[in-house]
Parts: sequence; C-alpha cells; structure tokens
Amino acid sequence: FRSFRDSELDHEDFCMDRGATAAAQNRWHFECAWEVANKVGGIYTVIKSKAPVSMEEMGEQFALIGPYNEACVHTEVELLEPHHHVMKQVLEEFRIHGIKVYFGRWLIDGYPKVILFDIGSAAWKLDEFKHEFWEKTNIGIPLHDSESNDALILGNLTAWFVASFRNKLEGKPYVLIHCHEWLAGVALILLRLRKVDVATVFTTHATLLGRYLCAGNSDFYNNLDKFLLDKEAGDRQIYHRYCMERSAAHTSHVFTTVSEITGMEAEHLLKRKPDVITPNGLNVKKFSAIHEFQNLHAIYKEKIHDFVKGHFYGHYDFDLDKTLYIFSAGRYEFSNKGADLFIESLARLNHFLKTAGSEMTVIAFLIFPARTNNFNVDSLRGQAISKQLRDTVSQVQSAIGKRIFEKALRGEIPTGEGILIQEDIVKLKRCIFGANRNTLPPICTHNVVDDHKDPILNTLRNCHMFNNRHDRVKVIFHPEFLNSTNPLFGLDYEEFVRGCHLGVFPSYYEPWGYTPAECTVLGIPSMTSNLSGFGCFMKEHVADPKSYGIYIIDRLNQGPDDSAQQLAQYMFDFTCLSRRQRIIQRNRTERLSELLDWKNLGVYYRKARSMALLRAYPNDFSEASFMEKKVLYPKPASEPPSPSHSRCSTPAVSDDDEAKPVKFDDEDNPTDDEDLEPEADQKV
Ligand code: G6P
Ligand code: 1S3
Repeated sequence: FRSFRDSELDHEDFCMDRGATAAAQNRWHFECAWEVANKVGGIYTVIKSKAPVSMEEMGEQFALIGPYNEACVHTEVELLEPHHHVMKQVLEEFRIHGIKVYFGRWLIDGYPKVILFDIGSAAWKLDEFKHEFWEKTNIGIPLHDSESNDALILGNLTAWFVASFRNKLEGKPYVLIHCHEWLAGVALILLRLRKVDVATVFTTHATLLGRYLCAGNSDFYNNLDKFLLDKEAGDRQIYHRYCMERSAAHTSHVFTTVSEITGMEAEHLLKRKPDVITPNGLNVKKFSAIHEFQNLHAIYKEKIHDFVKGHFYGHYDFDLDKTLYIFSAGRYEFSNKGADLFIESLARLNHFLKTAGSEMTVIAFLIFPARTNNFNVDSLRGQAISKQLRDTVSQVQSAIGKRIFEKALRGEIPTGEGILIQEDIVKLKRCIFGANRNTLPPICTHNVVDDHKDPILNTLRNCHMFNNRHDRVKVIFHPEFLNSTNPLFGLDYEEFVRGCHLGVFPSYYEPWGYTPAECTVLGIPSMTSNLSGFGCFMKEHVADPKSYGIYIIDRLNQGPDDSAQQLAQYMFDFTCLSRRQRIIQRNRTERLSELLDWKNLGVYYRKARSMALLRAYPNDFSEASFMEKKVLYPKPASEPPSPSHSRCSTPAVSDDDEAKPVKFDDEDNPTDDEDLEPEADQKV
C-alpha cells in the first residue's frame, strides 16, 4: 500500500481518481443518514451538496444508505438493479427475508448510488431488534417513540447490510461507514457491538440535549459543565435517545462535529471531544460572467417590489429605490434561531431610523414555517388589487397609444386633449378607490393556527410593529417556506434570497447554520452570531469578516440587550450604505464562496475517514499525516470605496479601517474601483 495520506492531497488529485485508488485497495465507503433522498432539514443539504465531491473521490466505491420515503423517491431517485455481484447478492438476501430494499441513483449532481430501506417492511422485527438492543446496550426504547423505533429499524437493517456486504467481498476488503446523527448512529453501535470488521465515523450536527437546553431559556454556554446530563435528558423524556447518541459518539473510531462550538458542547454533553471538525460546505456553482449574480439580484428584487406594491396597497407611500429587503429564515425554533433578537433589534432600528430622519425604509421578512390555515384574505387581496391596477393601466396605455398613432397619422400634433378620455379615468378611479383601506398592511401573510400563542406574532405585537405609515421598518411574517408556485412572491427560496439585500441570522443555538452560508455563495451579505458554527468558522478563516459583508454579533460575551443593540446598530449602518457601497460589498461577499465550497471543505471528511481507517486497520495503513492546510482570507485588497461625508467609509468599516484616513479623488469619488462592476458608476 501507498501511505494513506488523503488529507494531504488536493481536491484536484481526487477528481482525477474517481475511486480508482479505492477500487485498487478494495476500499468501500458508505454514508448513512435519515436524510438521504429524504428532505427533512440541514443534513439533507450536507449529504446532497457533498455528493459531487464524494463521487469525484470515491466513484463506484461509494454509496449512501437511508430510509425509503416514497414521495421523495418518486421525484429524486432513479430506481435500478445493481451491476455489482455482491450488491446483487446482498439485496437478494434482504428480499428473501421479506424486507423491501431499493437500489438506485439519486438524481442530483454526482449521481450517487443509494440503498433505501422500507422501514415499514421490517416493522415486524421491531421486538426482536429492541430485545437485542436492550440485551447488548441496556438502552430501552419506549413503545410510543416512533422516531426512535424507526431509527432502530434503520440501524439494524444498515448494520446487517454492511456486515453482509463486507463478508461477501473477496480478498481483504476495507469497509468504512460514516453515520450522521443519533438516528443513523444505531447502525454504528450495532456494527461495533457485533465486532464487524469495519471502520466507523460518527458526525453529530447538533446534540439532542444542547438543542433542548438552549430552547428552554437556560444560560447554556455558561453552564455547559454543570448540567446533570442524565437528569436533564430524563426530565425531557429523551434519555434513551441521549444514550443512543452518546454511545454512537463513544463507539465510533472517529467522532466529528460540524463546528468548534458544537465540539465544545459535545465534549461536555456527550463526554467525547471530536477528533475532527467537519464544517459544512456547499456545491458552489460559479457563473462565467462575474457580474451575473448582481444582475440576478436586480431581477429578483423587482419581483419582491411587485409583492410589496400589492401588500402595502393604500399605504404605499415609500420610495422603493430607498427600500432595503432584510430577511431571516429557518426551522421555527424561535429563540434558538435568534428570531427573538431579530425582532427586538428591528424595533430598535425603527427607532434609530425615525430619530435620524432617514429616508430609508426597511422591509423585514421572517420566513419560519408554522402551522397555518392557508394565506389570509388581506394578503391575497393586496396582490389582486395591484394586479387589477396594473392590467387596467396597461389597457389604458394601449388605448392611449392607439389614439396618439391615429392622430399622428392624420397629421395632427397630439396634445393632451382626447388622449386620456373620461372612460379611462373612470376605470382608473374604480381601481384607485378600490385600493383604499382602513386596515394596516398585515404583518403576516397566512392565518396562523392559534395565532395568540405564536411567538413571532406575539413579539411583533409587544414591540408595536404593526406596519404603520410612520414606521420606517415594516415586517412581514411568512410562516411557510417559499417555492416558485407561491401565489404571493412566485419565487423559490434561492431567488428570494438573491433579491434581498441582507440576511439576518443571530442564532443562539446553531451548530453550523446553512442560511448565512447560502447567502454568502449567492453574494448577499449576512449577519450571524458567534454562537453559530458558520460565524465562528468565518471569524477563524477570514481576516476581517465585516469588510466582506459577514457581520458577527457577539452573543457569547455580552447579554441579550447588548447583542440586540449591536445588531440594531449593524443594521442601521447597513441602511447608511449607498447603492454603490452595497454593490461593492456584494462583490466581496461573493468572493468568499470559494471558502465554503466542498472542493475545499471536503478535506475534513477525508481526514476523518483516513483517521478511522488508520484506527480500524493499524497494520495496513501507514501513519497518516493529518496536517491541515489552514486557509486564511486576507482583508479585501482594494481601498475603501467612496463614502458620503457623514457615512462610514467602506461597505462595513472594519475595526482597523476606523483609524485610517479615507481616500477621495478630486470629485469625491473612490480612488480604487477594483470591487465595482463596470457599469455601476452610471447607475448610482
Ligand atoms: C445590481 C445590479 C445593478 C443595480 C444594483 C442595485 O448590482 O447589477 O444594476 O443597480 O444591483 O443594488 P441595490 O443594493 O440597490 O439593490
Ligand atoms: C442542524 O440542522 P438544524 O437547523 O436543526 O444541522 C445542520 C447541518 O449540519 C446545521 O447547519 C444546523 O446548524 C443544525 O441545526
């Protein structure tokens, strides 16, 4: 064997490889997660976006294992019969035992192989599985906990599959299984207890207890070492789940978490320090024209403008050219995702803008799925009214055009007379009067079930954010994820993000946080916190994140009031940027996407796998060197762009810049336009 030094090689080396080395070594990699071809949350994004690099590195030696979800499989998976004789034999073995297992290719970039188990088809074995699990681990799973029962079934089927596959391979095979989260961790525990000769990696994307404790209003980070873990888990009736998670972390050859902060949490709550931090990446697609993403921003912003015109009918008295779109989005964990802090800071921003006499309007969207009874009438009516007005204006416009043409043909110089006729005015008046309203524009687009208990709505009410005319900050809660068939926006999430100016995600509990990362690769600045994995990662790898449009709120070393003030101040500073400065900032933000590309971050997964193989097969793999290539993004090269005299100098003033004199040319223009798109000057 050549020495197994995966983590030292570049991504390019692996692209050339496509699994040839692994095949030569008889090395097989499986990755198991509840979210393989099964969209639930963030882990789906991890697995899906990583698939292309996994395939480039391991090719046909790689496969994903998960549960069979009919709805997802219909649209996302191509079901096939396997070519590999061992795969065929193992699948046949399952079918003989009456267990439905599907093989195919996930229809995503990379086109990876998937093995999907129909959990229901093995439900009859649940008692047997529970009995063995209890015998071997003393972990008892309550009857009613269907999620744990499903995890146990998936874990048993996966462990059976991997062991059988391994035993049927000829020669001396090296098999590695990488399990994500406690739900898939059962497979790992069973493989180890049954002493199957495989290497194992376990990644946790959030600890069970961490998520519960944070959501419960405890001072989590200051008490990490003080919690009575068994009691806390027992009080929340998740003791058995906690035990599964903790044993998967301990039985794995290599344990990883998605960020340093979750690593610290795991060290205290699971009692194992991660061996490797495996940060989450994205499958970054670059446009061939550098400014394409800026053009897309302008296109999708227009669509948001259309929505806003309808939503604020009768109250549309602000200038869209001086309006900024800010949003927050995520799974509806009100305080964990920082929605509480966001609303509080919006209220303060509203006050700042009013007192400063700012001309800017901020429209803040909160996109968190909650239980609803569909869209509310007022929201739909607003869109209908603006559509009717638009249609009427275009009819009138075409009639006016015909009249002008007619007159011109006859050699008459068209004057106002006879061009806009009484009939047109009546039509227009009917629309305009219809757009009068004596209610305020709604703060929510849907009818939320039990809306008197909804935390976002209640906090907006407490902060008196009701979309009054005098408010400079308007709010819209959209309690449903976006998709392109949405009757209000007609945009999917990515398009909506592109059309916005800023994403705000000041999370209190966020092991990684894909939302600000997605903003970054789309070239949209974002605000996050130093309690999010992403925020900490950026702080570590970017010399001055703020100057790249990544604002990090301190939620660790200061109280919530100071954090809210800091966030409000950052947002206020953002409203003071000129269009030119925002364009520059977006260019800088987008440059960071390279850092978040799996082509770079895949190295940490390789490192975890190398380490696991080395630990599982110490005689067959030589001592690997796990030296990481540390990436550090320097400060942006260009000089600060032009400010107006009273405003900050760069899109976001870094702490160093504050001391620096700002450079102007004779006409008060920037001295360095390196960051600007070519035509931006004329547009500002
Ligand atoms: C992009 C477009 C420009 C447009 C600008 C608006 O950069 O390419 O044509 O002027 O967006 O930026 P703003 O921050 O005001 O939405
Ligand atoms: C978790 O999903 P969540 O939103 O419950 O896993 C994600 C992927 O690793 C991570 O981005 C997120 O912070 C975690 O919280």
